[in-house]
Amino acid sequence: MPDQTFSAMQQSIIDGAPDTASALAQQALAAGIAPLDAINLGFVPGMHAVGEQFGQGKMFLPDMMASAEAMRAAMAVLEPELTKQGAERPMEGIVILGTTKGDIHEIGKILVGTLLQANGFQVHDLGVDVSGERFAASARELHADIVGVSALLTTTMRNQKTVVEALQKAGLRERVRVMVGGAPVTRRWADEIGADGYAKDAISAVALARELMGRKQVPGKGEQAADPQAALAPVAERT
Ligand code: HCB
Repeated sequence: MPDQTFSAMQQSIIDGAPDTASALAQQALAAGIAPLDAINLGFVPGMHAVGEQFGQGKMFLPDMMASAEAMRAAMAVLEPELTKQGAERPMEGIVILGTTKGDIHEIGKILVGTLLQANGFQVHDLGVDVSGERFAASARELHADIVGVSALLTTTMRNQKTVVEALQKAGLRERVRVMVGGAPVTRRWADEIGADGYAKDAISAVALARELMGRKQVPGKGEQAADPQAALAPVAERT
């Protein structure tokens, strides 16, 4: 039965049907499906299918916008459930998130923020089209431990480097860790621009954020690979 539910969720995103997506998200919660499973196994594969079809010229910009709207409708139902879990945990660290200058893709970033919050991080989302200077000013003002920079376009990826440079210029690079992500981003790119880490999805972003906090507090400790499973374990199991 969950398989059919997940396929229906995927289809609601492909169809760009916010009402259906929202109803399916509500049904999933009522049926005891974990919100994270609904997101990762149901709705996100729908976004990936949309991206593929757009790439092949089978879908167009208005279709993608409708799909994004459906994704937002599903997240509006599921996000509060995930956030509730975060409120019950000790604060893990302060994270600033944003999508780079020139880029308006936000769904992946929102997902990263939701999972970080659900895992005890205090998250400040600066939104989309964020300049390096704004990342740096907010990092100073909000005493950020980590800055998470998203980019979905090959043309805006390079602005992740601008964020690293702006933090350096502001004299914050020593105390603020930078993690990057987004569909075209790779670990190699993260190394190349001097970021502290790369996460391929929201679950890995939580693991990476924990690892980066560890590196901040105990220099040298955080060199081991991030463990996505450990990232979602309750606090008591992690210590
Ligand atoms: Co957009 N778009 N788009 N788009 N879009 C992509 C990204 C293409 C790959 C589609 C394609 O060609 N196949 C393509 C980019 C090609 C390229 O540069 N290589 C593309 C294009 C070309 C464009 C426009 C230029 C189209 C046009 O106008 N001709 C335009 C650009 C506008 C701009 O930004 N200036 C555009 C516009 C749009 C919208 C507005 C219609 C819509 C965005 C709506 C919104 O976000 N509110 C949109 C969408 C939805 C997509 C696709 C279909 C889905 C993106 C998405 O939400 N994925 C995407 C195709 C694709 O990526 N498969 C397509 C789902 C999320 C969950 O994945 O990778 O974003 P994610 O995030 C993951 C992961 O990367 C990681 O965790 C997340 C959660 O698991 N992560 C981080 C992300 N950020 C992180 C930060 C961290 O610190 C750590 C981890």
